[in-house]
Amino acid sequence: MNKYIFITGSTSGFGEACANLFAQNGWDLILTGRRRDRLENLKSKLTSQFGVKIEILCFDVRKLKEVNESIGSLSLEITSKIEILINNAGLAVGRDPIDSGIVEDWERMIDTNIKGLLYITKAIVPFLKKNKKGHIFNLGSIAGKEVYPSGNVYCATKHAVDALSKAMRIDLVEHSIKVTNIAPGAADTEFSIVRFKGDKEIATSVYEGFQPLLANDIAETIYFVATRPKHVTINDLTIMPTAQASATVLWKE
Ligand code: NDP
Ligand code: 8X3
Repeated sequence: MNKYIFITGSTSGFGEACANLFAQNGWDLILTGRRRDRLENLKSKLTSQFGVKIEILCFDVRKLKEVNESIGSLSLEITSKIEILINNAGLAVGRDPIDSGIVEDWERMIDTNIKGLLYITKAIVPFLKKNKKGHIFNLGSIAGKEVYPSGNVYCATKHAVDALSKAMRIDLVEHSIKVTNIAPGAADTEFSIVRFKGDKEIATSVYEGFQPLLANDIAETIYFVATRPKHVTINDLTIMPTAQASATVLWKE
């Protein structure tokens, strides 16, 4: 097909599911994340399954120099074919009231979810502009639409993603670059393991008593949005488990 999609955070969850689905549909991939072994395993699996071309870039989105050097290492042959960017890498760390939050946790979230997303966007947009088309997906959250107890800084970072999606849409409209904000509710990925710092018992309890979203539900939504006709953009989607009515209202059996 000769079109590339650039996915941050491809080593698990939504990013990995998007890599699988787009590869299945013939897209070439640029896969990024910090865990090189996972990137390499995914590359060899998808290459042999679907015969697509795959570049892997192993870097931390918080480190501007790493971001620019990694993206700068891509050949013109590849950058001239990038059509989609999925700004997916992100995380919550901790769930504490504002006065007992840990400053290092706050900084990790702000640096990854806001600054990392900005660094990647700044590095990729020039290619999309040059190619005179493109589509940026930003992984926001229901936490970017509502605020919930002890969600403070994570919610603030996702509200920032929501604002940046709107801002990018305005700044990039003249270049025919689409921008879609994706705002999922509770989804069973590695998200809660990371949020609760490896405590599997608490992480598992988050999804007990209801059917959460699965990573593939989000990948299918993104694929649908990405394959609308040229003149159609879906700006913003909130996607919830059927059992979830808002950030705080979850119907558990
Ligand atoms: P996962 O923890 O499964 O995946 C997160 C991905 O982000 C991993 O591939 C991880 O890769 C990458 N990542 C994290 N930090 C960095 C970093 N500093 N540099 C590079 N890559 C990084 O979680 P999800 O798939 O659930 O999360 C994806 C996005 O969706 C996040 O932005 C999250 O906030 C958002 N979201 C999640 C929801 C949920 O309930 N699961 C709901 C709403 C939104 P690696 O560790 O290898 O670097
Ligand atoms: C992840 C969903 O509700 O834990 O963004 O904030 S939530």
